[in-house]
Amino acid sequence: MNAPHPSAREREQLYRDMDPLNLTPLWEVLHALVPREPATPCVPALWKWDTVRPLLLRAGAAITAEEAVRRVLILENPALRGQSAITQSLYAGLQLILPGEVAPAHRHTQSALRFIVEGTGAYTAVDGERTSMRPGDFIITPSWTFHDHGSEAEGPVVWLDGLDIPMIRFLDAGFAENGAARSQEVTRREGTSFARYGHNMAPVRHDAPFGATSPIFSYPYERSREALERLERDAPVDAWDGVKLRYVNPLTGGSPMPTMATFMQRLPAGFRGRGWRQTDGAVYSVVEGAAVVHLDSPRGTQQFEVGARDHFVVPSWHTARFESDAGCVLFSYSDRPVHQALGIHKEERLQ
Ligand code: GTQ
Repeated sequence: MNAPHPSAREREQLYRDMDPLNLTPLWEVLHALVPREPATPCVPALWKWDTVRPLLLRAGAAITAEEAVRRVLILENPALRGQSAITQSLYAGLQLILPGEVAPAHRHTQSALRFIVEGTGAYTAVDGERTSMRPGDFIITPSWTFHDHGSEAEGPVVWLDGLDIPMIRFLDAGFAENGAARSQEVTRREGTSFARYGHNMAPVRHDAPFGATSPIFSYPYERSREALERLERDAPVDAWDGVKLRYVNPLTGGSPMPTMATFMQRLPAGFRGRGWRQTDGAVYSVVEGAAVVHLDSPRGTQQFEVGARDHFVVPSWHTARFESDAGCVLFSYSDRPVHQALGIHKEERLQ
């Protein structure tokens, strides 16, 4: 064996001497710090509804919503266990509320979205207005608004919570506060915000009530679904996405929340999509139908067979491709608005 190069020994000694001073040589880590292309530690993952639902119901027996504050099973990326993160920047969880329960009022700087997965008759209250939940509805909790959840339903109600928790943690910008009352006082009739902002119109004199966040609390599924069905029938279907629309803040045309973009898409029956990849990792909730998701990355190839109420994550810069025999509707969210604000969003569509 060759003796170590003299400079190697000198380097080792140099590293040992600088270490106590909290100094470290860039040249040992530069390639990883400035990668040729995104090399996320996140891995693709799938949560099948059939396996998650019984555990959620057991959580319902094990703890009340009141005691838990939020009774949620967090969807943790298998490569980020312990970090409460589904991607480096995003959080996902499935929240259960049972008839008569209340998840008490609080507020925080983290923005939240709710995507209703099962059950009808629960509500979320924001800024004095309650919004009822139905499967497929996309509901918003703007940053720093008091919100409580409750249920007057007959059975369990489950929704997907999407929050920017890891992003806010990374920025060390999180604040939170409990509300004075368990449930906030209702000061406006349900549907008032939607009447004001949800019809391609807006009050003549308005200030955006929630800053950069949409003034619409709920984007009902029946509307999104109808739009997608019409477009599938009447307009060209995209070879990569099928029919895909993004939800908008009607006051800006931008994303409903400053940190998260949300999408609904329909894969027509018989769809054989082409592959794409983008820098924003995305979380998916299957609304209806079934699909096969093909995923490629330098680590290998995977296939997920997904059906209604399954959840999965497509990490940054993984190539994905959708196929569906029966047709499929998918809701998804990602941190794309942040990429776009920074001018670093990148997408590739394979021919
Ligand atoms: O409903 O306010 O899944 O604060 C995680 C943190 C839900 C909520 C979560 C939260 C909430």
